[in-house]
Amino acid sequence: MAMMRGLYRKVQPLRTITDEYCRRLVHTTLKICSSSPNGYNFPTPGSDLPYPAGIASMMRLPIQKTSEGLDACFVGVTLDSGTCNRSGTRFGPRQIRSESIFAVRPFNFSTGAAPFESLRVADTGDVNLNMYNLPEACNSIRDHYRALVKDGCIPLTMGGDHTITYPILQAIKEKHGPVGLVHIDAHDDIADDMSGAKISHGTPFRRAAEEDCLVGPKVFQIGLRGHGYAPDDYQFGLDRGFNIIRIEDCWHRSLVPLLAKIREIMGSHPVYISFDIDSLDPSIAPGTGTPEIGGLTTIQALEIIRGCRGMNVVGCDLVEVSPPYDTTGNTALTAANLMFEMLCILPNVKYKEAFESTFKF
Ligand SMILES: [Mn+2]
Repeated sequence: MAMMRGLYRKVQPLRTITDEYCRRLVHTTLKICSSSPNGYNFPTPGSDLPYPAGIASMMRLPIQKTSEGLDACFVGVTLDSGTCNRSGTRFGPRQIRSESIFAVRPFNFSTGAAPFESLRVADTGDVNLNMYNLPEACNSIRDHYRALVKDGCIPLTMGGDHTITYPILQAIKEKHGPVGLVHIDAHDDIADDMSGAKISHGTPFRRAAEEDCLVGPKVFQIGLRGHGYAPDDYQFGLDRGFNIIRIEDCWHRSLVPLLAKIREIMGSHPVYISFDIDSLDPSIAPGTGTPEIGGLTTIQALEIIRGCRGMNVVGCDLVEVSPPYDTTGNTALTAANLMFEMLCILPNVKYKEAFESTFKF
């Protein structure tokens, strides 16, 4: 508790709007759009600017248009035209940014990660795309990511429905070659088509595999469940060596051992992480398009992402947050927290001493 109090020691009561305060507000608002002298960017603390104030950039980080000079960047893809059921993920990036303002402090108490002292990170805004034309939107996404990753910047993407991972993986492949994949999802997303459409949120990993964006035996699909169309729904992946971890094999278990095995198999190979929020149980994350009961807990989600530390992660996404179905904001809040955890496990993030219980039992 003493440490927790320390966190808030700088927070002062809100003052009335005086001239002095207005000057301070303008100063700190501008600070959101600039970087620190040592080249690193930090989330603007609540002691400098009230949490609900300012531009709602991801994690209250500076905003810049390109990935120039960045080690990692947040980027939004406001697409839901690929969705088969509930839509609304076009609002995902905006809502995740909004919830991230309070979800994120610079230091990860639990793991000791200090990502903002290790990597230069900013919010690079959203991809400009045509929501009325899915293939054209995918081309725009691919081109946008080509530019983002060309100098080695690691994109952390806020979706958007799962369609977007296909064009992102196309750009990732051009930069890094075929990658390993940690895919956390209720669904395998390897359908050949949906109502004849080859591009949709049910097909991204089939298209990506067909174009050799993935190394089959280094693909891990965690949390698959629910009903399907036929017993051989998974066959395409199995034929390419995909590793499938059904939700039933995750129930009541820590996933730390699973991730240790995955790390071993990934080695130093480039890895992409794709986290569909519907992998979580709908009681935790109801704000999504195709919820399935019996899902992962947030504890298991943390074990999975933290277990990716040490992998050569070259990109991450968190998709399928649908704010119209997220009446409490908790789905987007969970997404923002998980994106912070993704940032914390990227290569070259420094780790300090983690917070530990002082009373053991
Ligand atoms: Mn999915």
